Amino acid sequence: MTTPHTPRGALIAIEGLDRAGKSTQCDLLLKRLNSSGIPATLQKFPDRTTAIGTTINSYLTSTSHLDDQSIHLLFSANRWERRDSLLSTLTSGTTILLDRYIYSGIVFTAAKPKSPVQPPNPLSIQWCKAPDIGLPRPDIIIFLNITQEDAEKRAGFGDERYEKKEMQEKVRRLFEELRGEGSNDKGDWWVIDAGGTVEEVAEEVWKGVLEGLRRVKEGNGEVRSIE
Ligand code: FDM
Ligand code: MG
Repeated sequence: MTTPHTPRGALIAIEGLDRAGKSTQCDLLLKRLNSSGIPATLQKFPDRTTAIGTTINSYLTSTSHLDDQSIHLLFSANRWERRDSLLSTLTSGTTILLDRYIYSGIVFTAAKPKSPVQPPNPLSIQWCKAPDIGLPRPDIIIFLNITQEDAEKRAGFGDERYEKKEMQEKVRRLFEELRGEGSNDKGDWWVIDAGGTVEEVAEEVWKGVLEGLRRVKEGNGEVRSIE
């Protein structure tokens, strides 16, 4: 007789530019999943609650300086320190919503101005992705797409380090590049128009979630790795 086993949870990443509504949508989604009887939890990155997260927080709020490579590796380490708990949560049957993940990690570093003292193009997409290889790979990446105009209509930026217009424009282009032709995870992306009302966007997000859950059901039960 075979022992019945709990099907694993889905790993669902929510990505997008600042002000696309990621955190609002994650909160709504968490409630909707739980009230639909689907156990789910939220993991935000950067996770500012850990020792590494505290260092990241002081960097983002500009109370400390770090070179671009070091802070990049700390963002990645902040995901690695959560790896075991992500995997055990999934195995226990709980779905995880990631509010940002490696994709923000790649594009925000790659969007930085190149330093004249560094070797040529050290912060390419390839360089930026390397430390995240081997982390759990999302079953679906829901990308909240918002136009520059819509982004500008929403409430103003805060004063954290990356909340600048030029940076956001580069981030937008790099996200496009990341999900574009030739990427090895093209099929993982689920792009939605995040320019509508909170309720309209939530409906589109929900469709992406159902697709993510479907992929898990049809898969072999294993969590894939970033490659
Ligand atoms: N960010 C986020 C990075 O630069 N690298 C990363 O790996 C991650 C996860 O941190 F500007 C950037 C993106 C954003 C900043 O994010 C803080 P929140 O979502 O505002 O906390
Ligand atoms: Mg922010």
